Amino acid sequence: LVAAMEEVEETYIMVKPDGVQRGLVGEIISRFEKKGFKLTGLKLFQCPKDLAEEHYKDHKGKPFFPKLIGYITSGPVVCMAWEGIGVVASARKLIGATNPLNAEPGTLRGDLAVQTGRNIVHGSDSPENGKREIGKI
Ligand code: FUP
Repeated sequence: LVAAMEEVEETYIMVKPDGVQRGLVGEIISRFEKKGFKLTGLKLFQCPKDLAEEHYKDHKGKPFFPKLIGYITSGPVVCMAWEGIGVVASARKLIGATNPLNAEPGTLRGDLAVQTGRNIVHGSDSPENGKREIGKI
């Protein structure tokens, strides 16, 4: 387990449309930079509907799915690849809980967001998904 945590990994971080519109891109990048991770890719991107549906395929059929797709395609997102030791799990900690009201202060969602449906940033939940998500952009 310790050995696994010390592996250099890559994760996909995406500033969602509300994060871009609210001018939070710089602050979000800054948190990952200050932590010590390395930015290896960055792109401003208007996500098409089919890619949004693919990205969130695990939630297909859930009542919030149409809203989620509407939200993520509502404006440009900032797609990033970040590299570092244990970056996948660490980035999820820096981002905080899915529902920003449950996210700890000090996390991005804990400090900067209120609603689950406007939670400003995405981070991959596994190294495999990190690779897969980076590969789509
Ligand atoms: P996370 O990994 O923290 O981004 O959370 P999930 O993969 O569980 O959810 C992905 C996105 O679906 C969330 F960012 C917001 C949306 N969602 C809802 O809108 N309502 C829910 O009840 C759960 C998730």
